[in-house]
Amino acid sequence: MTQQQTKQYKDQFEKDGYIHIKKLFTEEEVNILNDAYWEVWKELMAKGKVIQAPNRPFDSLFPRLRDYHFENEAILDFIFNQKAIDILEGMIQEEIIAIQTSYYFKAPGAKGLPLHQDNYSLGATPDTSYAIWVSLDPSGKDNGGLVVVPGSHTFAIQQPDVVPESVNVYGKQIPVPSGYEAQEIETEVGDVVIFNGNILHGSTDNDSKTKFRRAIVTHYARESVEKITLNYNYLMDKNRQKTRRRLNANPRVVETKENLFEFHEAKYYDQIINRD
Ligand SMILES: O=C(O)CCC(=O)C(=O)O
Repeated sequence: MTQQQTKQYKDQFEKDGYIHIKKLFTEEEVNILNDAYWEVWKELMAKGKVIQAPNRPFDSLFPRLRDYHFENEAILDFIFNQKAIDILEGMIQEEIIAIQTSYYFKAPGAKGLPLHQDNYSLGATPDTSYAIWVSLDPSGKDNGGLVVVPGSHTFAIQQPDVVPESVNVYGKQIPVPSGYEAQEIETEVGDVVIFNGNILHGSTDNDSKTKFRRAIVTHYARESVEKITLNYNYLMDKNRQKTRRRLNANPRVVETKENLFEFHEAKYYDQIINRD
């Protein structure tokens, strides 16, 4: 990557809080990753660990798969692929560590995530977290594409509003701030969206009849991060060594209710899959 390109990315990232890089990963790299997760899913199914929800008989068969990178070389190769990491590190001028991975099948019928800020639950401090989201299927408004609010990364971490479940199945959301606009992002296979942990973002419902919307998102922090709220057991450095940071017991926003984006609580994406 040239210095000029790094500067372009950095300027845009600082202005908007995210950048969209088209076709950074090849179809072959994406296929290898999808095959790896397909094997993980088949094994979970074979062991009876994926539970069908009676009110969501189809999409509940495809829960978000969390933190399978630890056990899988193909996933590790993908999340530490220098093509994407170089861009992130160039923009923040520091090496990163990985906090967590989430693989979404987002089957037809799956609900989107309401606007949220990742560092609300991750609590990476000082500074914030960073996400590298990779499109593993074409995605857009109709099948659960990503939504961002450009410029909202400059806001502090906010407490989401509690809303009736008729408004939003999660019962919580952060409204689009006045003067800002939510923007739907259309992606192709291999596209990458890198975003700041304070930016308001989410995704649309998958209203298509047949289209899955697979994506992998890895959350990272600066190597110099001191504390993290969640999943500190799974932190990993670029040498693929487990690493530790102090537990952030006092994130900026102190939760009074269940945290909707926390692993065991997120009703619509996650199931509690007991690991062997
Ligand atoms: O891919 C999605 O549907 C949303 C991902 C997201 O917002 C997240 O993992 O923080």
